[in-house]
Amino acid sequence: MQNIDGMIINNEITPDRLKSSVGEDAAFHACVHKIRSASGFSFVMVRTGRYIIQTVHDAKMCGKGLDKLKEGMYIELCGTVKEEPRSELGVEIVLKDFTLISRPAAEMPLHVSDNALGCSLDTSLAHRTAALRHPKERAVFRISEGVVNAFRELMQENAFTEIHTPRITSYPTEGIKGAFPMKYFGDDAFLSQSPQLYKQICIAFFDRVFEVGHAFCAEKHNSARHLNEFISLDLEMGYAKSISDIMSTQTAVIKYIIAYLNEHYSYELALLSASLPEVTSIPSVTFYEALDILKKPHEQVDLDPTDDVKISEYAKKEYGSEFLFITHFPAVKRPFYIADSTDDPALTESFDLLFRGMEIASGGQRIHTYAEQLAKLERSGIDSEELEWFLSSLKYGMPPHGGFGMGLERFVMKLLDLENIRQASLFPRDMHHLIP
Ligand code: AMO
Repeated sequence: MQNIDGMIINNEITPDRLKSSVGEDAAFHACVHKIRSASGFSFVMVRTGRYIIQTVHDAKMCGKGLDKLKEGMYIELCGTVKEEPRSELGVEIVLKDFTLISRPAAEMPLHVSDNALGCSLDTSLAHRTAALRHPKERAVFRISEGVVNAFRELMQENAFTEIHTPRITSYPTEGIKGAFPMKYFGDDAFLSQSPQLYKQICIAFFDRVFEVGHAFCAEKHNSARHLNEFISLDLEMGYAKSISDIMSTQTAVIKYIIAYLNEHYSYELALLSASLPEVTSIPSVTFYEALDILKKPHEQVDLDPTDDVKISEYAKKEYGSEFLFITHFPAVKRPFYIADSTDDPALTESFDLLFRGMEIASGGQRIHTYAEQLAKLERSGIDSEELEWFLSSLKYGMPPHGGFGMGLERFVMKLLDLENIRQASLFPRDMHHLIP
């Protein structure tokens, strides 16, 4: 019999921890990232879960010869921490000993220890298990982690309840065209395109909810900004009086995330030479104002990706902002759950948020009364029987509410000025990638 005591071993080596241990010995696990020989000694750069740490191997100080160390080996090392202003972290470790834990069985297919990976995106995706070892490649996903941490922290501080809604659903909420069909014990089902109707239902009993979850899109886009599986940061808030309340929350989310990344992820931001935008407020124009700025006819019912780029350039020049809200899109292009505008029922209480030329979020005020939703479904030619489970929530009563969904990969892609959304997806799913 054995009792398991529930202790987590955490020997994470951080720059602060090393700096406060100058003159002392440190022992930890790491991967040999790069070996560079100098005269009479060698630099052995080792990779921990987050950092690259400079160690120095000198035959006079270390019990084992350098010939026992190879790039890609996982080791346990021990050495004395020394101040070294020329190293990236301001400290280095003078190796005393190391023990081999695991050795690679094959040559690395990519140059993961070079300053940049230096291969095409296709090659990097084909060798994903190697590519992600590159410090800059993996740093992107630390930033994604930071975005999610910040979003979650802000939500929890503001009385939003975290929910987890089904990925297997009976209804293609955002339209049949973009839904992955599947069989569920003989019934027709779809992979969730968004938690939309579920997050709305939850407003009746939680007031405010948020979710960080996977969303699926079956459209055969094959573009630099679409994935077939992405992460959606969603929120829904009860008692929202208008889209201004929701856009204000969206602005607060953006500001909080940027401040959070600057505070907690400076190591990755520096590694990626990322310059985060400064945001105090976000300007907003209506859809028709946007068309006027773009000199496009009012018959147009949506903005295309080129319009998004041009109107973003305008916002940068005229308002000094890298973000721009576009509001009041025509009803023909917006989903059935979005409220029509009272001034002009051909328009909706909806918005998109553009960042550096791309839509990164979309949201709006919802229809919250049963009668109004039934009428809109009928106008849209949608069979209300299939949505009875959602409509029942409106029937039993709901406060006014609204919310938005923001694509994690698109936001990170733009934050870091990446060229392709796949660079911001750990294991991207697109028309050509189902593995790894
Ligand atoms: P929408 O469909 O506009 O809205 O999606 C919201 C945000 O999700 C991201 N996104 C994508 N990212 C990568 N690849 C895709 N194929 C993809 N599709 C969407 C984008 C987009 O702005 N239910 C509403 C949201 C709401 O009103 O709350 C919805 O799903 O960043």
